[in-house]
Amino acid sequence: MIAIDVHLDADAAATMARDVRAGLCAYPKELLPKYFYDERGSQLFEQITELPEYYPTRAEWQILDQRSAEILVAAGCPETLVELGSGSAAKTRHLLSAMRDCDSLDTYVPVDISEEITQRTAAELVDEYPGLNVRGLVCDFEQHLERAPGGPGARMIAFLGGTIGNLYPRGRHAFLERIAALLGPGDHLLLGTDLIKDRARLEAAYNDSDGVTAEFNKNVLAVLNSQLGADFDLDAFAHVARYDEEAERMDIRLRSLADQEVRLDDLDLDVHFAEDEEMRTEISTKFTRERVESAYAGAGLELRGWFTDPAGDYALSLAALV
Ligand code: AVJ
Repeated sequence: MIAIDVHLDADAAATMARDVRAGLCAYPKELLPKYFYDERGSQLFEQITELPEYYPTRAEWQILDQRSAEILVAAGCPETLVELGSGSAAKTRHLLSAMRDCDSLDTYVPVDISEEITQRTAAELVDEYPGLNVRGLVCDFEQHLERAPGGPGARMIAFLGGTIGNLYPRGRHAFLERIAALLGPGDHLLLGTDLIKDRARLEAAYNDSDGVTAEFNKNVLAVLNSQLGADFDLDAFAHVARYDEEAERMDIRLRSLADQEVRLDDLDLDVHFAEDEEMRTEISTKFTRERVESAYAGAGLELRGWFTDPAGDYALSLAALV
């Protein structure tokens, strides 16, 4: 009842080295948000989700808690749930329970980068949902999305958490096209997106008063220190998070507090930071319903359902092939 494939890249370290070299030699400098998440970074993100200022996780939880049945009916009661970035599947249980209540639940396909979490979650879920099949895939889903195993009947592919907001328009378009290519008639995508709201609330969510987000942001430097032999001084950088109204996204950066030289031994690279130079570490795009619809349209998808929390802070949307 449990089968888990592992497709971890032998050359993940080489990919990281290439990404970091390109990002640090670019102007302006930029690092990819996926490198936040070592063990410490994942812990810090967990802490972020519990901050009073950081509403998205709670809003998404609320939608799933209150509206999963409605979502499942709108998706035609699929038999298979594929989840990208499944992690501990905390929110997924709402969807699985709603599928069970529709009497359609057959297969859960978790896709996640951590083998340990995927194995543990699979074991828990087959206990909690008797008869459930779990066909997991351990991989970087940005690279191996197409390897996600199928399941019987109609499928729903869930991509929760608002992570699509990390992608630039081109990357987002390419990603949605790849998802569209996985969908057959009757299949659906369930996508989590944070919504545009006033600047003060958006900026507060990324500048929490406890400084957890600042620590999370700087953790990417600690990751480069330990994984690429770098000597970043975390105290020599400041966390910066501003809402870019024109691009409709949070723009998250690290500002160098001094004119400084950083060495990355494993890359045989020396990098200069001018005082006040800013390096982008993440974008977090905010959406409107229109913007989600148009992103779908660009990938040959059509909006089939729109579910927000009562405050209208966050949306789960359903899409299917046009
Ligand atoms: C996990 C990408 C959805 O963009 O809000 C939280 C990450 N960064 N605080 C987001 C994040 C800083 C988060 N996502």
